[in-house]
Amino acid sequence: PPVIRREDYLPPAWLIPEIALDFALGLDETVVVSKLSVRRNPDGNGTATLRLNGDQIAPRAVTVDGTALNDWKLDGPDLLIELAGDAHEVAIETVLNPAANSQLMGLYASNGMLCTQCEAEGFRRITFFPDRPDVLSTYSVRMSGDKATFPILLANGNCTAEGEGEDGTHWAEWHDPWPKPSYLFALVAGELVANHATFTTMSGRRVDLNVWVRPGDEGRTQHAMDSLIASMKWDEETFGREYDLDLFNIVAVSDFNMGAMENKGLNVFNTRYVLADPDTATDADYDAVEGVIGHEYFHNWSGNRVTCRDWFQLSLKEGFTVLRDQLFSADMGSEPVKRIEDVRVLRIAQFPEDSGPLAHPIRPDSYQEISNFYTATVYNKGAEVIRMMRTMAGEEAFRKGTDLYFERHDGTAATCEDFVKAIEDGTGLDLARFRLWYSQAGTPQVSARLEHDGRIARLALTQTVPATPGQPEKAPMPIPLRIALFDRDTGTHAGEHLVILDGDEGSFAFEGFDKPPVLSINRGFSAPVAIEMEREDEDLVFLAANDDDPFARYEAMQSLVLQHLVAAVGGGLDEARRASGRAAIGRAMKAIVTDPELDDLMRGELMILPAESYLAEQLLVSDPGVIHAEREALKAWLGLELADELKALHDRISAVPYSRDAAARGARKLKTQALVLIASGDAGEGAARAIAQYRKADNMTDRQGAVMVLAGLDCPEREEALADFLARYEGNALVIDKWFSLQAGSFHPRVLEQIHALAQHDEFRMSNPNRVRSLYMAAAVNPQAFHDASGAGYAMIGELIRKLDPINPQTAARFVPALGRWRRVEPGRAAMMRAELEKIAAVPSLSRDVREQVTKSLG
Ligand code: B3K
Ligand code: ZN
Repeated sequence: PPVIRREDYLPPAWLIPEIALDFALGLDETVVVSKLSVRRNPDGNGTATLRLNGDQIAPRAVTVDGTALNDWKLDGPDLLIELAGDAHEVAIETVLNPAANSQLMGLYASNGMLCTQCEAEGFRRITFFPDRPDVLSTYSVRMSGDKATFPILLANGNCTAEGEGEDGTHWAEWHDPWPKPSYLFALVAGELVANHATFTTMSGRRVDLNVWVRPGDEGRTQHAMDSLIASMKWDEETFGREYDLDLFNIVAVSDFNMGAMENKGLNVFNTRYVLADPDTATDADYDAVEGVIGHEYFHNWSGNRVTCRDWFQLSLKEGFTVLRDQLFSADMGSEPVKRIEDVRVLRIAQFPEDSGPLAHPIRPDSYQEISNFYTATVYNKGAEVIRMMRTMAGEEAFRKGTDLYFERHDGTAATCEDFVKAIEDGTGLDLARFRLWYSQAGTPQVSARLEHDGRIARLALTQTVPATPGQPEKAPMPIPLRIALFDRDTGTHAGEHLVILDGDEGSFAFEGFDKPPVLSINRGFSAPVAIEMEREDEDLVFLAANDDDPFARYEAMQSLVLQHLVAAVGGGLDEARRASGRAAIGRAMKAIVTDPELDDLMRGELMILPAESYLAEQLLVSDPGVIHAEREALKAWLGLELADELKALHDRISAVPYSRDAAARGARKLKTQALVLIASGDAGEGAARAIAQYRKADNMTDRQGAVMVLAGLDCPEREEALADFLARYEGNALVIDKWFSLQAGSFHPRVLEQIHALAQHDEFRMSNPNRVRSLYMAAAVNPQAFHDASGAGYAMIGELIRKLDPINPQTAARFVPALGRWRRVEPGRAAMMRAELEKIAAVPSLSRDVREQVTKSLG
């Protein structure tokens, strides 16, 4: 497949200022007539050929300026039309079969309704068009269809007319006044009911808000609506951004490749990020709904009003919008807890990407299939890079920068460079070298050493940016590190410093220390780097107890455990050191479990042990079996060592009644965490407490937590809970997804066997991405299943990819990176992982999506 390169960008030869689309809707036949006003781009290359992208569609009729055209050509999937002048009207008719569209890109049927997904290149599956984000058009849409099948007809913008047709049909016309690229087009038709509300913007515009769902689901939409209203208000207050239409629609669909999509005025969502009530959604689900609703809403400015020039600039909208949704969620809940969660996601999802065969800069230089670049790097690392600018500038100056960015580029398709320039001009920062964060892949490794001499503490830092595919040599990047130096006796510090490591090495001196202080570094995770530092357990225990930066406190606890487990996995712990390491962890954990000053949400964060994948990141090559065993052994030790404290904690919080306030949510989070450790130490006690928690649960958080613990135990209570859970939620797809993923994610000794049985279950559907992920993504990230020493876990994921690829290549490709980690795994397993990749590569008809990921992973 051809490689698309950033450096090859050329402005479009032709522009389409206006497009009128007419849809005659049907589930298995929809006829589309597209009328384009085509204008030569004065900045284009002057070619007479109009190239319109297509994908698995054929032109049924083409007219130019009202006259039928017969000499159009196809160049692969694209339609080529020769135009004599500078301005023409081109009309094209296509016929689609939405019910047969299993890729869920373009126009497709889901649950009896029709909906669209166009980002990145789905519009070309609907009609021929210059399907690139720098071609902005004003859209008018007409649709007609059977009124009983499609009672609700929605598109972008405002409804301008509607009426009845013949034979039980009806029609509607929609107009979106804001020019937009084709990837933001959307249409939805089907039987839907709305939760309706209004919002008045800061300048007094009254906006109608609707959350559309299938009849029966409307009772689970209030949290989504509340989150939408909160987002609209927050963006006005925090970024000065106001909504710009009289209508904002959200539609929930049950078949969706991603989380949601920010189509102008008509966001389409995976049901997973809309529906929530206490009986069916966990507290984490509530947070996810709020975060994704915010994210898509914020795209109205960072994405829609200012869009991307080309897909290499994807992080321009995604990195920035992730930062915006992170700040929003932090303001809605607990800022420190949100920060810790975001860093955990980065370390679990992005660090491995950055150190593997698919590593790419947040602004990639090339791709074969753009769908493969909707990654944690572009999204989450992209957000971290912008967050660093904010840290260096300060909040107020940063806002000046974003104001300038929106003002300068409103209504246009911009680049990452435009964004950095606006931040530079608005804040006064010099970001010349900082731009390297956009072009270099790899997680910088910063080693830190603190020396004490006389009254001076000296911090010596060095950085290396590891080589990544296609980038053997790296230049040092500016790394902003928030630090503090603690007095061991008082447990306090004299103020935080922001140091910027700008070269390979840096040395920073601080005066006024009679004794060696304790270093707290990368506070708040001010830079997305890995810090390497030899640390005494006692210093980490001290920071875990005393640091006034909550992230740093969490980090100290993580480092303490990480240091111990890495040594254990490397075989470097004799019995004495194992015992002293565990003792230090036990002391710190006990202090956390019993600290009366801590709120429970934060206590829950501090109690989470580093993930196995993050542990594996610390080692060049590792044995996942040993990592798993060592981490489980530590959990079991903690469960026994702190049995009394954990049981007391579980008793205390089990008495807290259900509510959505922070204290009650904290209690629920801890309840399950305590249960996990109790069960690790004593399976019988764990099972008894878990089934009791399950039976008396009046909310999904408690119920799911109990089932999660039971799913990993070999006990009769497990079967009781699983059977009850399935029966109780029959017909509720999102909860059935949980039922699958709780089992597939468990550490049950026979988990692989169970996953194979689940794949044969009546409720399993290969055509539904949520269901596929609930079983197989849970399995792929479950070390006990995936890394089974037999290789059966690898074979299972390999087979899935081969089976799913012809149905839904985008979703299939998401499973490749798990196998692509083979170089970092011990040789026996590595060979089996590689063999699975080769088996996939041997399939002749592989999609571009999977082909790219597999080839790079083998490369
Ligand atoms: N912009 C969409 C991503 C859709 C990508 C599909 N391949 C979701 C989001 O980031 O908001
Ligand atoms: Zn986004």
